[in-house]
Amino acid sequence: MTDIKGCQSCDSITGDSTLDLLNQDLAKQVRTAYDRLDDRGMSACLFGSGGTCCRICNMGPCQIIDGVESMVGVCGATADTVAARNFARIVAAGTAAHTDHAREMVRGFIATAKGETPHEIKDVAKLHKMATIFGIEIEDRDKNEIALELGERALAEFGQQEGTLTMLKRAPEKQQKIWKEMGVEPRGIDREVVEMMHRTHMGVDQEYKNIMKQVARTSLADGWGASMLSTELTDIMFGTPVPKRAIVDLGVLREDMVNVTVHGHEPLLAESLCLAADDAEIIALAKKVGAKGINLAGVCCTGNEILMRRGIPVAGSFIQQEMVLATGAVEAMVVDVQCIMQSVAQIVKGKHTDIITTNYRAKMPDAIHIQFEEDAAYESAKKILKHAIANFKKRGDFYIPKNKKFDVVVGFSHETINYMLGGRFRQSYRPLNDNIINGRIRGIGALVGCEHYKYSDDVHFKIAVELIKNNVLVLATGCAAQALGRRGLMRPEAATEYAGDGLREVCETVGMPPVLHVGSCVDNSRLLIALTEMVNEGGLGDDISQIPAVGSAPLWMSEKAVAIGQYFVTSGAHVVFQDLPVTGAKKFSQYILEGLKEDYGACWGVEKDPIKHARAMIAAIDEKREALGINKKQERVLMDMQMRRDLEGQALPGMGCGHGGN
Ligand code: SF4
Ligand code: MSK
Repeated sequence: MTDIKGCQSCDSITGDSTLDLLNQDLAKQVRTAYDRLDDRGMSACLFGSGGTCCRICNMGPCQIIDGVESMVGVCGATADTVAARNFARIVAAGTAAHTDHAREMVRGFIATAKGETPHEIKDVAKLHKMATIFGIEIEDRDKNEIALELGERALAEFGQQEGTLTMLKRAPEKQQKIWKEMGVEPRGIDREVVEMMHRTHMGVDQEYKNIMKQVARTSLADGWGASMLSTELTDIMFGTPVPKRAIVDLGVLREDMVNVTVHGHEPLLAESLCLAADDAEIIALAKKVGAKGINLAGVCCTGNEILMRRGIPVAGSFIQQEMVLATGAVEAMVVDVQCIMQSVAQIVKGKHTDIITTNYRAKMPDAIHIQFEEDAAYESAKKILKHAIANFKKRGDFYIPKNKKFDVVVGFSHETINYMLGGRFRQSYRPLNDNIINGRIRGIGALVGCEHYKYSDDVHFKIAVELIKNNVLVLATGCAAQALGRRGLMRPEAATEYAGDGLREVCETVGMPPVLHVGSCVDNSRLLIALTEMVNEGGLGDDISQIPAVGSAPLWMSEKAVAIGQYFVTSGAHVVFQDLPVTGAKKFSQYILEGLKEDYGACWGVEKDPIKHARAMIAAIDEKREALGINKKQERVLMDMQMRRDLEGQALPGMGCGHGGN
C-alpha cells in the first residue's frame, strides 16, 4: 500500500531500486514501515525523546519537567536522574544484545574445537595471537586443543565476578590507566549488565555522574569484552575478512534460483547455510523443481558477516527488509536475532514466502520455527533449505529491480588495513600514520550503526561525501556500510569521483575505495584495535583521544548503537549522533555532551543536518590535529616515485588496478 505520491516519507525511501520496486503493482499492495509511520500521524512524545519519562515503578509513569518543582517524579527523582537512568538502560540493553550474540559465538567456537560442527579453525595465526593474549600455551599444541582452551577461557569472562577482562590489556597503556583511575574497568561481562539494571532500579543510584560510571564500565564490557571476543573468535572460525568484490541491493535476487535471504546477526547459522547450499543433494533438489540452485543473500548484519568473509551478496539493509519480501521472489527469509521487524511475517501472508525463525530466543506469530541446532548445524541448515526449495514452484508474480546492483569492495578487517597500507613485508600502520601526519589523510571518520525511517537514507551518503571530499578516510560498519555501498562509495573509482586530492592520491595508489567496509555491528571492536594500532605505531599521541578520529551513527535505531557510541567515548573517541534522548535534562545532557571529555578525553555530540554533522566530525578531527601540532596548512606535495613505490605493489589481489579502472 505504499503509494509513492501519497507517502510523506517517500523522500526517505532508500535508493533507486526500492523506488523502482514500489512503483510495481505487486509492491503497492504491501504495507511497510513507511505506511505505518505516516498512519501514526503523531509526533514523538517530548518526554520520551527528551529522556524524562520514567516508568520504572508503579507509582508512575512520571513525566518530568526539568526545573519545575511540581514536575519531579512521585519519588522525587529529578530530570537528570531519570534521563541518566534511561540512557543507562539503553546502553545495558545494547550491551546485553552484543553479549548474548557473543556468548553464542563462543559456544559455537567451543563446539567447533570439539569437532561437533561442520566448521573448522581457519585462521591459526589469529588463534595463536588470541591465545597469547590469554596466556595460553601454543608451542607444539594442536589447533583444536588451543581453541578449546581459548573458548573456555573466553566463556568464563561472561560469568567472571572479580578481576578485569583480559582484552582490556590490548588497549593503549594510557587508556588502561584512565579506566583504572576512573574505576570503570569491567570485572565480568554479565556482571556489568546486571549491575547496571540493578543500579537503575527504583531507589538505587540517583546521582547521574555515578550512574554514568557504571555506563562506562558496561560499555567497555561490550566493546573490549563481548564484541571483541565475538569478532576475533568468529574470524578464527570462519576466516578473517580480506578484500573481495561483491554486489549489494535488491537486484541480487535471482529469477532462476531458489532465493533464501538470511537476516539477523549470528553468523553460525548463515555459515552453515552457505555450506549446505553447495551440498549435492540440495542442488539436485533445487534442480528438480526447475531452479538452477540456491541463491543465498544477506540482510542486515548477518548479510555483513557473509559479505565480508565470503562475498555473498547483500539484498538489503535493515530499512530494506520489507522491500526484499515485497519483490515476491524470496522463497524463505531465515531469521535469528535482532533487528527483525515483526511486520515481515505479515508482509508474506498470501505469498509463497516463508519466514523461518531459527532461534528459541526469537519467535514471532505467523512464522515457521525450525530450531537451528548447533550440534547438528549442517542437518538443520539442509532442513531449512529443503523447506525453501519446496516453495519455489509456488512462486507467483514477482519483480526483481534490475537498475542497480552495486559493485562494492569489502573485507577490511584491521589486519587488512595493516597489510594494505603497510605492505606484505612490513605490515604496519606507519604509512597511515604518516599520511595523517603529512595531511594527505586528514583523519578517520567511522560511520556505523543503523538506518531508520525518520530521515532520508541519503544522510549517510551526504555525510560520507563531505568527509571524503575533505580527505577524511571513512571506515563503515553495520547497515550504514550497506547504505554507503548501495550509493557506490565502496568502489575504488569513488576516490576519483569524490575524494579530496590527498585521500584520492592514497586511494588511487593502493587501489582502495575511500569508504572501507569493516564489518557488522559487533565488528566495531575492529575499529578499537585499528585506533590502538595507530597509537602504538607512534606520532599521533599516546592514547586514542589524541588520534584525529571520530565516530558517528547518524541514523541510529537500535540500543546497540548507543552502547557502541558509549564504548567509543569511554575509549577516548569523540562520537556524533543525530540525536540522543537526553535533552530534557540540562545537567545530565551537559555532562555527556561536554563533561565526559574531562574524564575520558572524549564526549558525545549531536547534529541532525548531514552536512553540519560531517563538519562537526571534521572540526573534532581538526581539534586533534591542532593539539598534535600537525594542522599546519601545507603546500600539497605530490608523491614522489619512492613514495609511490612504497605503496604500490601493496595493492591487494582483487582490489583493482590502483586507478579505479576495473
Ligand atoms: Fe515516578 Fe520515581 Fe517511580 Fe520513576 S521511580 S516512575 S520517577 S515514582
Ligand atoms: S543490523 S543494529 S539496524 S546496524 Fe546490525 Fe543494522 Fe543497526 Fe541492526
